[in-house]
Amino acid sequence: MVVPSATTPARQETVALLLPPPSPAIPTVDMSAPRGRGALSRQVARVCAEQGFFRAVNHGVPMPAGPAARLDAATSAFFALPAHDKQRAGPPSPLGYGCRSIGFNGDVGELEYLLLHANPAAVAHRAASINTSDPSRFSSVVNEYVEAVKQLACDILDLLGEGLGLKDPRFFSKLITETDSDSLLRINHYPPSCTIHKLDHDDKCKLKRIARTKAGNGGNPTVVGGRIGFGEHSDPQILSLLRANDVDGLQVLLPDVEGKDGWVQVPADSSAFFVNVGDLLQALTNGLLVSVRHRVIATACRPRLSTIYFAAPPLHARISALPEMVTAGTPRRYRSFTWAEYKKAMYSLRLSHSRLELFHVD
Ligand code: GA4
Repeated sequence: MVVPSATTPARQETVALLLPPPSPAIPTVDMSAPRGRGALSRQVARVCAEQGFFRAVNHGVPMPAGPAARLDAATSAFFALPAHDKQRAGPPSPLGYGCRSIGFNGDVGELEYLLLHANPAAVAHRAASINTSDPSRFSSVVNEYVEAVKQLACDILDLLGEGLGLKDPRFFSKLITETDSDSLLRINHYPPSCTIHKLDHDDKCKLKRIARTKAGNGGNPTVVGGRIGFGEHSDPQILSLLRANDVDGLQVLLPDVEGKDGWVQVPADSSAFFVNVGDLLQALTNGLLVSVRHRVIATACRPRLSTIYFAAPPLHARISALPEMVTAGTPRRYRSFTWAEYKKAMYSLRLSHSRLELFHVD
């Protein structure tokens, strides 16, 4: 087998076969509300019910300058440190620096990451082991970013509350702004993946079959050559806001035009936020909004850097479907639980587990 250079036609062909086609199906929401707030809130509610995922543009978080750029500079500097320096911030138990291993049950991915609590006191505590040269600067860069992204998460949740016609439209955003909210910040660094071999005829046929196959069976491209950066899962929290550099990798499982689910490649857009509904929002809306399954497949020859804010309620928050979401035709789907109970379940399971099913009313 010959290892082709990054730009040879053989490699480009390989990558094209590994990836599902980019799709116009990724909904885009212009947060500047060009058609007014009412139309925007209805659009946000509709995409969260139909896809559970959208690209937010004109979102008001300044880029390329501002908190996002400062955080990217600080985290890139951290990931450039020698391994033993980074390991001082680990192991992730569950927070801290991690490399390849995800969670406690044997999941692995081609990445390294920092997982931080989003609350300022916890950031300051962790920063002491993250960046010895200037921990207080590191904390203030993280806190400033969290404040900006939390504001955006609240705006989106308020739009959702309005679009769904909730009695208290601010119900969702209040959960994540409580002082003891359990929100997290994750920074993922995926190394370049340039070791894909030149394919022989049999490999090509195999890859074509895999690319045609839908999720749930042979849709996992690691079978031949591709690498799982972060395996298939849904996010457990309320809402996640992801921002990444211009390197592709994210894929989401969306219903296609025929109503079947299929993996869709999300084209990178470093100026946007990618927003996804988490399990708790699905439970609070009695299944009206859908917690989207997603994954990262590493195929690029440049490192991918992504930052995800997971907006969560306090540990003691009780999660049960809002009364206006339960009707005669739509009975209660999930039993009531606290976020602490849900977290306990999630840490006992593998990444790909559909953990909300455990709380399903039979
Ligand atoms: C998936 C979403 C977030 O990245 C995360 C992950 C968490 C972890 O890395 O510790 C989990 C995973 C995530 C769900 C199942 C458990 C817990 C790894 C894992 C196998 C930080 C989160 O909140 O849940």
